[in-house]
Amino acid sequence: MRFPKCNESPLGIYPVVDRADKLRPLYECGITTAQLRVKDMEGKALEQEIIEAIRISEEFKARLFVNDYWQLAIEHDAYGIHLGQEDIREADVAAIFDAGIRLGISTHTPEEIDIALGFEPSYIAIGPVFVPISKELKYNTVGIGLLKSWAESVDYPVVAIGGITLDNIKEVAQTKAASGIAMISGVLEADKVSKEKTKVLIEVFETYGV
Ligand code: TZP
Ligand code: MG
Repeated sequence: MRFPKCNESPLGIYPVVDRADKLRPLYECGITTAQLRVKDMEGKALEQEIIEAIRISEEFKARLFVNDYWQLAIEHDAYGIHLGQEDIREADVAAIFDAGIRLGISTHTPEEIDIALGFEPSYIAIGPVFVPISKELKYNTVGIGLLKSWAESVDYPVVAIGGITLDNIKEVAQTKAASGIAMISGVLEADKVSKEKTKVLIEVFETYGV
């Protein structure tokens, strides 16, 4: 299996959102890649959220990765699926491949990077670069130095994630190590998308990133 690599164009600022309705304002700012990461829904409501996110993303021709729910992502023909290390062990990776859907995998250590590369994915996410704002810290922070050296050691697009905001994005972009810079809190203000922040983040990426 060799999933199509996400290197037709840089993934860029890559917001990770918990609801489909956060996507429209992001896409209106020029975001081209996003992830729907729902942790508090199930059943029909969850499926509707995924359908809606895919619909809005198609409207803007954006690349939407669905986190966790790979069966629903296949069923509704998402652009991509994003899985963690535990998910990937349980998922039917061959079915994702056969559906022609891209695959991104989370990694936090060199060992996890090796495991992820075994799937020949579309990209690997490396983090947490800094202390995550939205999530309790389960892993050591990677930092800028290791992000750069790990990214340079793989021939795959890398997405940097964890604690990245307007305050430190320039540092991450300047490494030229990341095709994408993912963030949950960085694009938000009181749980709403901040178009002001998003536009500046895109500008910084375009000025200093890959
Ligand atoms: N994986 C590593 S850090 C993280 C995930 C999902 C959370 C990132 O959240 P924030 O708010 O961008 O720090
Ligand atoms: Mg997961």
